[in-house]
Amino acid sequence: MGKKLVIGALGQVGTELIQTMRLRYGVDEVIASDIRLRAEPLDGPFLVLNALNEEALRATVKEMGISEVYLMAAMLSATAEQMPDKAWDLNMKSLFIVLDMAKDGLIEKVFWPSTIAVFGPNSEKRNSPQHGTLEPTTVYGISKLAGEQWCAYYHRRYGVDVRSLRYPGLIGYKSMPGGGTTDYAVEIFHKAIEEAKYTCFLSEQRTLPMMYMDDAIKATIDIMEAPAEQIKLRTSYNISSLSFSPEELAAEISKVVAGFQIDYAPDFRDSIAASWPESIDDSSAKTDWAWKSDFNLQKLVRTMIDGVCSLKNA
Ligand code: AKB
Repeated sequence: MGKKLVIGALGQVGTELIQTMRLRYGVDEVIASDIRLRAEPLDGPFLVLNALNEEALRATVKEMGISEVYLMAAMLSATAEQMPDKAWDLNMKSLFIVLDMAKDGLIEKVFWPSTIAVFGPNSEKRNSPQHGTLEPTTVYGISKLAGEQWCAYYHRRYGVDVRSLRYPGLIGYKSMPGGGTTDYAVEIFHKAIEEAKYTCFLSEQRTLPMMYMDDAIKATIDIMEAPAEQIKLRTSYNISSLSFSPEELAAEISKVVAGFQIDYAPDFRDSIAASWPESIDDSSAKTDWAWKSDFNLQKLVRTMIDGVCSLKNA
């Protein structure tokens, strides 16, 4: 068994994934990499790597004895709409580089995240099924849907062991999201604690599928550790935890942060969110590899408020 490489390790998911993987597999077994230089020390090996630099990636994989790659680098929905060409380039090329390394036998296993953005306005709004209508309207969604199909193709044609999850909006306090439509659900906690008020860029009743970060990290590790025969879908699995609107989240925060006020100034991100489902059906993930969420809204809000307060007091 070789080492594990996380590409995009300083992003919202990468930051927490690295911490959990290092506890589980050992600090030196998990190599963190990002295009940016880390601002603060990150315990354990770290490399500056561009996900589009195929030569550097191949050299790293060979030199460090990497057997698994977690490709977390991507441009998310809101930023991608500002620069569609760059988004397509980053999201697709980085995937091909990693899939080709697996095809050529340089690595054994790949994790690549997909998203609820693969759904579109014609998808079922509630409990959107695993195999329902997938007609995304954002470049991010289009790139992820194409990527899912390429993953399945590389598995079918070349036997590549690639595994993927359709992440909902992810919420955690240890790292900030960047460029997503669901980012409001993290920002709101920081503003609630700093100023007891928040102006939301989504409209008040815009319900979306959401998930606490610990659940997303658990799902990522679980799907990667599951025996290959349990992974029946080589596109990407729906995983689900909670669904709420900004109004519902604010009401729950108000129970803990006295006097918390929210107002609404919906922008282009509200139209992106309107094209996504309110909830998704994750029965395939539950059946195939025993996925289960551990968080409800109350627990998420309590954990976020305690976590953000501990950061401010540190
Ligand atoms: C985004 O908002 O773009 C992401 C996602 C749902 O994939 N958080």
